[in-house]
Amino acid sequence: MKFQLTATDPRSWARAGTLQTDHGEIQTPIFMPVGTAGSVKAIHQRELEHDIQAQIILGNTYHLYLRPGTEILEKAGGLHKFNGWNKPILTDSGGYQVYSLAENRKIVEEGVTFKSHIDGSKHHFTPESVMDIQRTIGADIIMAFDECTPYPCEYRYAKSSMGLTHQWLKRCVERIRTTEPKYGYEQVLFPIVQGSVFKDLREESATFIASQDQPGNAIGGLSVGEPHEDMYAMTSLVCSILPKEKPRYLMGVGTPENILECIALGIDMFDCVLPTRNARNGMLFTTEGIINIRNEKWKSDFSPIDAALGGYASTFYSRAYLRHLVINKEILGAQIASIHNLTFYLWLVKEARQQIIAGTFASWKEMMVKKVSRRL
Ligand code: PRF
Repeated sequence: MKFQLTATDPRSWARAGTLQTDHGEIQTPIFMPVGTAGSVKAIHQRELEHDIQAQIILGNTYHLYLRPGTEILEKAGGLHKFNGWNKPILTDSGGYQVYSLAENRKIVEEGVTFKSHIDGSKHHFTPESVMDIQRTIGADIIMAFDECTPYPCEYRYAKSSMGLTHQWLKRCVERIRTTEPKYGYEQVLFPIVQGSVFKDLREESATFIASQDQPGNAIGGLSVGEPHEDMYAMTSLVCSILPKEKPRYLMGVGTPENILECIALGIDMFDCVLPTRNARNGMLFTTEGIINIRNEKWKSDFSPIDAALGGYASTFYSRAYLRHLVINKEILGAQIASIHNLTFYLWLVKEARQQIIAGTFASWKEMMVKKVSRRL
């Protein structure tokens, strides 16, 4: 996997780059739509590729392992073949879902034992098994098995949890090094920085993660309820330590405002359920601000959802019609709103990239943050 920087912004730490995988190129900064169980909820692959212009999607090891299971995924020839998405796929390791979804989990040095949130069945994840599962899913980018600390978190817990994440990382690196790609194309490992909101822990973790010399690096344990200033301070600190020549992925972030601010700090990759999950509840992100489409005020607004965006769903359907669909719980409402929100997120990062290349990112970002975070 090759990462090349195209441009760096003169007035912030923002960068534009290209990440090459065996399933195609990714222009960074990029947003990765979340396809937890192998599908981006309510969206066809054709819409994902042509309307939204997604370049990479994310899948979850935890969900895919429980259902349909690795046996089916292997028989299918991997997730790309199973779901028909022929561009890059990144899988999260379960090092987050196990903590947020599974029941009766027990963490020890060896690994994590947990009960499925689906049927209560008992399972065991180790760094090694999670690497093998992600190889079988067929991810182009495999995430290390980590522990995401909750917020708030005591210093002592954060320190020992970070130590565990580092021990597990060594085992992940060794497993990836000693096993072959499953389906012939390259599969690379991204380690994850932890350390909660403690500066010295974040420094130690970023230094350790960088020393593992993998093709890309991620930052975890943020956007878990801490104040935004803490998230930005930790992201900035970690970015100053992680190597410049490798992609940096901030996990589970965030709002359009968070994404713009973190691009300015040097982040290249993002994922979040916000645009798809909130779409299904009627929250729309637009170039003019945030809309709750269920609100009475859109009842007879026959203007397009967001004319500035281009894109079929955002320009063809009116706010009044989408409001009607969402209030009636029509499946089409969830589809249109999800396509629209993802179109907006992909537009936002593409525009950011163009501004970085033009050398105008910093001032554009200041203006854009105000626009995209106001409530209409
Ligand atoms: N670790 C992993 N996945 C994640 C996170 C993490 O810390 C987060 C934190 N925002 C989101 N997804 N493995």
